[in-house]
Amino acid sequence: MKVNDYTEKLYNRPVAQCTDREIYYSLLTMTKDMAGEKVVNKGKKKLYYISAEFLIGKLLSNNLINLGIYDEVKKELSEAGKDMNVIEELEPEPSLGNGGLGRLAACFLDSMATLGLNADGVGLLYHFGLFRQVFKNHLQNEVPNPWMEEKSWLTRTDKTYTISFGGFDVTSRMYDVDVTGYDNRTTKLHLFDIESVNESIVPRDSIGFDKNNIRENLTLFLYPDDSDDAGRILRVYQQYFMVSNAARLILDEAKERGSNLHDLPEYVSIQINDTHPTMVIPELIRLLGEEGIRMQEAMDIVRKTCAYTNHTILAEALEKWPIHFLNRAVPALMPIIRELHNAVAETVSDGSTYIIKDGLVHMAHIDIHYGYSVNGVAYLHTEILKNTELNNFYRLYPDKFNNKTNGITFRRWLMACNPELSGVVTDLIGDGWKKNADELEKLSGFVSDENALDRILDVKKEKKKQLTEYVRRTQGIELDPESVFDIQVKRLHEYKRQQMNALYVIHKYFEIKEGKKPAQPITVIFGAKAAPAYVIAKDIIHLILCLQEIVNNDPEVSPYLKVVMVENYNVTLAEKLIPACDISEQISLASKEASGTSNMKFMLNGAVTLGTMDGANVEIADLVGKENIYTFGEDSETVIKRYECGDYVSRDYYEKDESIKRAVDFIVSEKMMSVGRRENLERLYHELLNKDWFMTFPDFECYVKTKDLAIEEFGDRRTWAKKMLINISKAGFFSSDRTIDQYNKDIWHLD
Ligand code: 26V
Repeated sequence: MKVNDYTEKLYNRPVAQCTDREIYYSLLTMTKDMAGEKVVNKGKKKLYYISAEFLIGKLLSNNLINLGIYDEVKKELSEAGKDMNVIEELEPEPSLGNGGLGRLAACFLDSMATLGLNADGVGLLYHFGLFRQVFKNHLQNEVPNPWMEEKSWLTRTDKTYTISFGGFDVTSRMYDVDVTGYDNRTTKLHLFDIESVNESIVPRDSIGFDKNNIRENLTLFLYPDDSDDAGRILRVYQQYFMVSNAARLILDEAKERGSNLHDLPEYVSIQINDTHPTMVIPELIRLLGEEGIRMQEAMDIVRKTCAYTNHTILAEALEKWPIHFLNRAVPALMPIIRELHNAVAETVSDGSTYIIKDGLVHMAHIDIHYGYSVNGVAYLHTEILKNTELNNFYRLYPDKFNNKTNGITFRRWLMACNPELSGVVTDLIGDGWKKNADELEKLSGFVSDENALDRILDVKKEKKKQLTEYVRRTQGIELDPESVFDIQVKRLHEYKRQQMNALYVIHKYFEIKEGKKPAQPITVIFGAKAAPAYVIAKDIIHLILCLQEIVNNDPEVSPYLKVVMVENYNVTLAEKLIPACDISEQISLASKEASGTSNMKFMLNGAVTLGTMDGANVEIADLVGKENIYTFGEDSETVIKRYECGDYVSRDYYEKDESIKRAVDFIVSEKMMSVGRRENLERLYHELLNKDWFMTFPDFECYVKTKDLAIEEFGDRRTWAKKMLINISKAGFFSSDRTIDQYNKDIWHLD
């Protein structure tokens, strides 16, 4: 297949005479055609992965790689004087996710297609998606992110349903995105929209809109601001809309494959991605009822069909909806939810596991009682669920609980974003690793090979130069590619402790001022969006942006320390940042990060982890050994005990430890006030001093020491290169192909 055939067909011109945009559209059409021709698995049983988020990233280069024509296309374009990189820039990034959970769903789709499973994703088509982050006066502003274009990866289908809410109906339509697998089949991502959506109810420069106008706003935003009831109930409408469409599609397709619905579990598995799709359980029961299946049998059917993945230990993220929300939005479901509750109450004596308590419906409880599998997303996370957070459920259903350590697709997170390293790896060990990630282990044979180590260092330098150039162009900040690139990119949350990293920056700033230079110049890079209503998270962003200004403009300090906070962190930026990283910051409070997946991406790209023993860091540490990771901080057991005792007093640490005091006081210093806003800085200062709920102070000293050690050891280039190599060689376990294979063998059992 030639790009030229498509430009001729679409624009009557050869590639050389087309604009970059015309070439982009030609590639889009060509790739869609090729994906459409792939064989689709038509097995009896099918898996539906329902998720509120699919953070799929740009698709062009990924699809070209998976279809096996990337190099060919690049060559053809370059012979016609066109630059593939420039064309890739034209594609907007779909804004259909928020963080790890959404990106995981996207990696899973890639692996399902690659493994040739009969499995589709189901979600919503958010027109503005998650907000776009804009920095103004060192503060985060949120503006709509209209990412959809006339010509795109979306294919409008004929599938429409009427979805009934309390008092009104909407008409839905299904849009499909082809998901290409590497050198194999394709699957589909089904995204539902409402026909009556109205983008014009949103002003251009703000995410404010009439939250009560469900008929027009339902699919405008992912996670609309939930600081008021109207925003929260809108989420209920969205969730029901998603699962009602999913359930209808699932039943339609099961019937087409020959199911009589009584035998649904032989035809279908449904993976419920966190609690957002939980209402699929009562909705399926309701729809089966309409098909003449009685309540008791319908309950048994869903219990053999639905499986639940938990992605968080934070109690506040386990959704509980007030009964009156559900009564208003989805009155048809409430009687079913009551029946589900009653059936539990009749057989289970432990009231803490009940579905309805104090006027609230506990969504995770529905999933656990009425699903056949409950999984956590890393070894430690699953253990904590079993032994602590969900212990009451574990005692009821020990056999339902299982672990599926997360993974990432190596096609996007190495082949696409780091072709240079991908090339070196292939030169050294062949390209079997692309389909069988465990083959990366073969790299360990090169730990003493000077030439191999040099090549890996050279690639890192090249990726750091590329990032330096990008940051100069987009943010006007000059970086030193010889400095240590220390990167923390993830949603802004107190438990992830970006504030601890910021305190380190202040600590270094003082040391440099005193004449104590770091072992190597350091560049600390952040990328993070904060939820619009999460006040302290936004204050932390403010702190970092103020530090960026103060540190970078101080001629005494900036030769040794730079701070960069990239604007609007997303998949596209991650693809530029991760390959350029030396030190991967994974510093959550132990027990709080379910898994983390950027830790895996960084490792695969030859960064060394600086982390707590939390989430999948524990498994990384196990695999690479303590020589090749920098761990620090209290362990999860200590932290859990501390919470149980409730005896942590942050002020004690502040008063005891001079360097903590000095760093924290700086937040409200004259210098900071001259750059930042008093209200935000004082609020953050008081939060740390009087609460520090995620215990940054107890870990601070140890964090500083360990990070300093890592920065010092970076200077021994040979030894550092070995650490890089070992990290890459042990990353195979974190391929999402392995994860999906385990889901299939243990939970879905697809043919
Ligand atoms: C919860 C909520 C609660 C209401 C406000 C909006 C909102 C948005 C998302 C969520 C779910 C958060 C769960 C999540 O993203 N968990 C992350 O999942 C990753 C994939 O398993 C895992 O690597 C991360 O550790 C975990 O934080």
